[in-house]
Amino acid sequence: MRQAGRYLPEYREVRAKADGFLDLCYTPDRAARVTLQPIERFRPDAAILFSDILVVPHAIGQNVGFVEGKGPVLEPVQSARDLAALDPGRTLDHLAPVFETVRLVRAELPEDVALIGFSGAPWTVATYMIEGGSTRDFNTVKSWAISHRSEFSILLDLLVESTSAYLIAQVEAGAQALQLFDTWASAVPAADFDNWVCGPTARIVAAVKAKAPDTPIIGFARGIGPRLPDYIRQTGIDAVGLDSSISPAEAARDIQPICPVQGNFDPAYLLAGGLEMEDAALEVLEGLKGGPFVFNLAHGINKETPPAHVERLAEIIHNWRASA
Ligand code: 1CP
Repeated sequence: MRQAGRYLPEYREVRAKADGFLDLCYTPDRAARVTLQPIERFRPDAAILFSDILVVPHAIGQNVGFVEGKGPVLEPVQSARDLAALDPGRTLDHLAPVFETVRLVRAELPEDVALIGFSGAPWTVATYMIEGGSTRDFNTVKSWAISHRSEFSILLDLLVESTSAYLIAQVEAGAQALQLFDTWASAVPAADFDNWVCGPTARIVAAVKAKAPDTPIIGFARGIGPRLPDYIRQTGIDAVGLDSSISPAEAARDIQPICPVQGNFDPAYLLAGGLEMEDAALEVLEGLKGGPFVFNLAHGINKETPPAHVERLAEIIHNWRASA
């Protein structure tokens, strides 16, 4: 999940010098610096590359901007003609600065700290491409996908192609694990889940595995609860990211026998801090310790989070591991 970001004063300082958020993503020395900042402060076992899931639509030719106080704004894809203007062949050239960031980060990270690369999964990226930004109800993307089935499947295919190339190039540049974010998977109707979520993700996993068979891939399909075992089996991911709607006991019973889990500490506890945070962190650690797991947040860190809370959480985890 997000490690860098606006909760850190040193991030805000670098961010203020960049000409907007995308410029920060495409400026390797700055992007590398903000990737490394939380590592220096908190000493986690892995770093996540600083970039965004929306660099992929930008790379294939869509207009993408990040507006202060509003979030992402994209010129929405509405027709077959808009689709025809997108070209996954541009991915690697456009995203060359991200690969340079990966090389810079890998060169500076301590050897025992892994670097995780990432991308959005096709469904989640498509929601932004068709809605033109963030949405609460997903009405536009869902009704478009249903009434333009063949166009929507072309869009998913373009994203599979571009995302596969992007992730393989991250591994070639030095990423040691990959995470696919399907943050909005819970908005998909059950009848379309295989076609919009599992299928495209499975094809990306297969393409990456063909080139980089030893690189673990973590799938994060947020909010899909009972569909998780099916998602894991159909996609071929190596580990699964869990949101906080699943209890550690449920994860231990239903998910860890199938694959390693990552999660699932609710960032609201991190924001709140104090003894509530400490107890909840121990509950995750104790609940998942019977099987393979990576302690992580259940989704992105809130920008008001005091860095001292993150420091305390890291200390709790490090102490727990030392005494385990
Ligand atoms: O101005 C800023 O500094 C913007 C805040 C920010 C940051 C720090 C955005 C805008 N993106 C990021 C970086 C980012 N995004 C990372 C890098 C790792 C790190 O920070 O340590 C990662 C992994 C992401 C992934 C991402 N971007 C997701 C999936 C993960 C999740 O949180 O569920 C999504 C949905 C996005 C889209 C996005 N990026 C940014 C915004 C404001 C949004 C829209 C979110 C929404 O629709 O609610």
